[in-house]
Amino acid sequence: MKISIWDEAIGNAQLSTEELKQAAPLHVTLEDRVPGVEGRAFDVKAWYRAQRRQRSPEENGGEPLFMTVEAVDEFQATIPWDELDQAVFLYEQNGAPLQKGFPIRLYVPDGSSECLNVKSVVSIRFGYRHPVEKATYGFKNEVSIEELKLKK
Ligand SMILES: Nc1nc2c(c(=O)[nH]1)N[C@H]1C(S)=C(S)[C@@H](COP(=O)(O)O)O[C@H]1N2
Ligand SMILES: [Mo]
Repeated sequence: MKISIWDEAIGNAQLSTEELKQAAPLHVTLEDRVPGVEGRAFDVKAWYRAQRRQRSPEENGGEPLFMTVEAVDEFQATIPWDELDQAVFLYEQNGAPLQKGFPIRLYVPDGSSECLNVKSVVSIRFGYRHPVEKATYGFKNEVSIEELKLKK
């Protein structure tokens, strides 16, 4: 299963979990950041920065303002960059690919909600244009009751 990367500074790409892992410079035991959850994960910001150095070394704009991840079930989360200092992508548990959350799962240890720990991530997008003050999550294109009321 390929994971799509969308980024205007480092370029778009379709990568396998293996390719993502190989490009990531900082791997951690998930338990070090999320007590009680076993597994191997790589640091999101270290991975982003390494990709950027490698793929567009001449480009020296600012860091992203947010990251949006999307899952196979269309659950998605948009998280301000400042909330991602401890964020990791989990890729392995008990020495094997994930049983739950395959191919990779985002964990945001110092994020505003556990709901941001998106399982089965297949798309990762970095945004540079619109500041995001607060993390949001939910199913894509879901119409809320409030919106339905407005439309009637
Ligand atoms: N792909 C996907 N990831 C998801 C969700 C989901 O519905 N789909 N639910 C989120 C919510 S609301 C919570 S609280 C946690 C629950 O994590 P758990 O299944 O490990 O308890 O997963 C988050 N990640
Ligand atoms: Mo949740």
